[in-house]
Amino acid sequence: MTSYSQLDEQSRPTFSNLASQAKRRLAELGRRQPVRSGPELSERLASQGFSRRDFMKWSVAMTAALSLPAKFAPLTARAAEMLNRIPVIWLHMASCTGCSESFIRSEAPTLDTLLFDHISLEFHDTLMAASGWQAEENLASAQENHRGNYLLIVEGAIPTADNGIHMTTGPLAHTGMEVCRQAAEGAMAVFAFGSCSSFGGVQAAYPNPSGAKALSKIINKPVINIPGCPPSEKNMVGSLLHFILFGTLPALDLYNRPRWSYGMRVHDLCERRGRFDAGEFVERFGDEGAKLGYCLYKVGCKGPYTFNNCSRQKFNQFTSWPVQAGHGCMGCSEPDFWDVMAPLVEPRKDRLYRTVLWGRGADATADNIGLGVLTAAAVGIGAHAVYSVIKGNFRNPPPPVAEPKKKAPEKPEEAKAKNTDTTAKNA
Ligand code: FSX
Ligand code: SF4
Ligand code: F3S
Repeated sequence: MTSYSQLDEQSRPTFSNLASQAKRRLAELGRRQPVRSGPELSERLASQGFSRRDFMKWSVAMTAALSLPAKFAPLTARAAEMLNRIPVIWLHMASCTGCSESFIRSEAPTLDTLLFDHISLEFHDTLMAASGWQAEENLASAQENHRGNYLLIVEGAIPTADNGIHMTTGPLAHTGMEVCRQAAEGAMAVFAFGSCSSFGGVQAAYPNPSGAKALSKIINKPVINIPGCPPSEKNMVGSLLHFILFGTLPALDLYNRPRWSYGMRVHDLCERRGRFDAGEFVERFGDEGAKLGYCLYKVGCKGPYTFNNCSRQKFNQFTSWPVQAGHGCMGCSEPDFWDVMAPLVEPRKDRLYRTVLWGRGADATADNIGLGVLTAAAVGIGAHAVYSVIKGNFRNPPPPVAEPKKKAPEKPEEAKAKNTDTTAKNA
């Protein structure tokens, strides 16, 4: 198995190196036996009425979502077939189960649903038939049998107050903290699915009586965060496929979110963005602007502060997403969104929020446009700020935004001296 290391910007391989790397990994995985006996993916697809062509179309879309060139589509398809070669342990901490629900979406079988069936899911508290002692044994033997080779997925936040007793599980009443730490120890890679395990979520909202924390705060391994409340199934499936393909951490942002899915703001690709730029806003839910599909910024949309691909990938087989349905984005993939994005139906106006842009760009741009005073030049500056940070140097963040200081008017003598200096330098 390729070592589990992060690709850094300097040593980023070319696409053709990446393709060779992926081919080698897939060939190696192909030589392994499936973790459990069961139909191969092609048989599952056929039994549900999906053709090979449907599968390839899905692979092309997923490859594009992963920001890979189209020539990777056959490799993405092969990676999906290999999902039954790597065991997965999925733990459930304090949450509403929306993350699992988003993944399985029981209404109609889709390709993503079938992939979920195809994964070698060795343990999943909510979905498995076993309970009590049997479940406890299943978890212990999965960890033992696949030590160092399994993927750990955790959904839900982890209560830590009073030694974690606010969440216990199984007949021996292990705390969530204990279960997560033990499972993380033998894991090949660790994923936090959902905003609760990524950042604490609703459990960690003020006053957070159970001391709920993100997974990354209680274990000592890198965690790939896939936030969203719930996260989209494409971001979850895509993250697993990325790992199958390359065996490395993907390029991550400041909050350990994969940049292929969380690299742009909801606002950047929103279908109502033209309305925003034109200053056409819904003033109240149900007004004429709402009927005309105007921008939802003034009724609380937090799309300008939120990094996620909802406006591009949508939910439920590309059917819809919050803004399309007429409600603003609530910022559900940002840290502490229950506290910092509230009230959810009011604009943030001049309350700066430290986004991944350290309060620059997103805040300044959106709120000024919301107040109708931004010029086209400032839009350019905001966009530049977004892209330079996305491309940019997370290790040297710019300092926090400070209130602009009023400059004392220059005395006539000082101004004169300065002009003289400049002239001397230019001479
Ligand atoms: Fe949290 Fe997931 Fe929100 Fe719910 O399990 S991210 S409360 S959708 O379901 O953890
Ligand atoms: Fe879309 Fe919200 Fe941005 Fe308006 S503020 S363009 S509704 S993301
Ligand atoms: Fe969440 Fe906003 Fe997407 S509320 S689902 S990040 S549109």
